[in-house]
Amino acid sequence: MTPTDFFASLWDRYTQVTPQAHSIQQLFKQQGETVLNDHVAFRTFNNSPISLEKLEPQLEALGYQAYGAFVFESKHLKARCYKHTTEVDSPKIFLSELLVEELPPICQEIIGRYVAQIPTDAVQTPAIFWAGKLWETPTQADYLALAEHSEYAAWLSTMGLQANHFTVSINHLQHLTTIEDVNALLEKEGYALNQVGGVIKGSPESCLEQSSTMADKIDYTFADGSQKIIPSCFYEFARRHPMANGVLFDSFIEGNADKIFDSTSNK
Ligand code: OOG
Ligand code: NI
Repeated sequence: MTPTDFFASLWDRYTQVTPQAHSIQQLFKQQGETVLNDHVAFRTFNNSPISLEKLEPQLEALGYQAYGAFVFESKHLKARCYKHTTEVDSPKIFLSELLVEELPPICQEIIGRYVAQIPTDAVQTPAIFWAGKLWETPTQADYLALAEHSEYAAWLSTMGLQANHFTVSINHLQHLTTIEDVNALLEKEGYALNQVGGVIKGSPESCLEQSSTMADKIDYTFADGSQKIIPSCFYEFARRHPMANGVLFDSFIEGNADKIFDSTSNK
């Protein structure tokens, strides 16, 4: 599979649950922009057949290599980022995993039941990255119990493995050249932006400015038959700046990422 085919399949699945991403991309195109992706992100469970460690070889098979590692203590997550070894315009990949053993026993018990249902050989091809949920549909009670301790766990229990967000590279836009321009257009069009810590995460000085929409909402039917409006996926916007040595910063920042995770908050 080529990276181009990989991202095309991911985008298909992603826009099915994130119609705003398609609409916003159209909006940018109407402004005469060519939309390139800075990165895409995935979420998963550690100590499972789809752990970060088990997924990584599929990214390597696509020509990707890890170049950064991150820890989010209060969210009980760790993450790595990957870039393509030869194709500079291929989106970067941000892969995080939930450290399940750090959650209270009630959450460990629920997640343990899901993880036990994932085939041990689930990871065979890059198509695993849009496989969705590989376990039974949660009950609303289990979903709410997870959400109380980890919104990431609750989100993952309903959405499974799929692109959690695509990210527009502001650096590649011709007319909307600042993150303020992008945010102003989105707000004018009525999109809700993630306000945690301010709309813009990061600064030119830290070499990375990011903003994101709040996730789209889907009407979800739980295993018990009850329904609830829950967050699906969101769209992100990133502008990179050169470091002191003149090279464009190409990694991620824990302080920014910590707030971007909240784009799937249900509060
Ligand atoms: C990932 C959040 C972090 C970034 O660009 O720093 C992130 C997530 O929400 O799964 O995307
Ligand atoms: Ni991101």
